[in-house]
Amino acid sequence: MKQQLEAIRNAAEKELASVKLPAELENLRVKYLGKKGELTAILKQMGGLPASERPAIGVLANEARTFIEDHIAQCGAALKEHETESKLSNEKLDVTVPGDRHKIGSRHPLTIVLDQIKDIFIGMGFNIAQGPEVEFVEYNFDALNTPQNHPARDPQDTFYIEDNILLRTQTSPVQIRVMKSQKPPIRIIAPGRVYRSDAIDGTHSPLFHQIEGLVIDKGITMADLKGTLDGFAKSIYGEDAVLRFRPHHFPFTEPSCEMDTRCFVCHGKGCRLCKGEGWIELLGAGMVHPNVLRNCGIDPDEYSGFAFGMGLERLVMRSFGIDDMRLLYENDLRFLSQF
Ligand code: 2NL
Repeated sequence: MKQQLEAIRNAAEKELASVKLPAELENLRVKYLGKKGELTAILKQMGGLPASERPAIGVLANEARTFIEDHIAQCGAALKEHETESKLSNEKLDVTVPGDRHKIGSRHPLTIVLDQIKDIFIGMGFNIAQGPEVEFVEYNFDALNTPQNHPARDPQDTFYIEDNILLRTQTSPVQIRVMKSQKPPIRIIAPGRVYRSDAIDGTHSPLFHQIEGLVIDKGITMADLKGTLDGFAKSIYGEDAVLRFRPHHFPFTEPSCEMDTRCFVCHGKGCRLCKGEGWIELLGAGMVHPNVLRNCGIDPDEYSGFAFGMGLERLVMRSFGIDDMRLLYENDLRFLSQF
């Protein structure tokens, strides 16, 4: 029996030396130490030994068990270490490899000019206001003193969703919403998409962008309108820009005007850009009509204000010398990557 135990020890030692996988190790553990294992089988035979031999064999058997257990533990630790090492070397990360560069592109020309305009008005204490593109007819027309028979209301010119809901034709309804919900003083600009039923050509699109502005407070006059818009135009076109105000008509302002800048290409002589006029129209403006104030719950005897509106596309085309509006919407990278 002593020899048997030694043979098992040696066999176990030899087999363990060639183990490569955790599963192999487990198989050996079962083979030698398991309930039906070789060592257990021998221990079961101990009952047949003379009582005098039992203690000595018992000691040997325990030694053999401890020996095999220790070897299995060592072998397991070695396997684990090997596994960790191969994992580490497989997952090695070279943090010095240069990264992939992403092309970040550039802002759309409409965004470039809009950001510029926002900065100027924010600098003068204005807030940016926003509102829905699908609007009530009431806010888009009625509240703005635009009568039932006005041509702008014609279904030929405006996209109606329902009888009383449409795609806004201007961003003025945003200002109506602000006047209805906030108390003066009000100083806002309302930039955004607007919609008109126009056929697409070099100067028209059914979707375009407008920037409107509104100032309401006690004692606001035409002088505030002129000073503000003059300051705005000089911020965009330079301190030496020459401006003029001409009388005009809008239903929502009284009096109304348009502001022109002296052509910055020909300085008034007349050229292709200004179509021989010497002047370039920048925006429309006026003192907010008392009916509009009243429609929004503001007392025209206490408050007055001015408003203005301009088309973003026209400003952008002029700033960059773009001669066809469609270029702004086609998303052609050969065009857009120039900005
Ligand atoms: C233009 C002219 C203008 C306004 C827009 C406005 C808004 C309210 C009250 C009064 Cl809530 N007026 N907006 C006023 C004058 C002119 O736009 O040629 N836009 C492209």
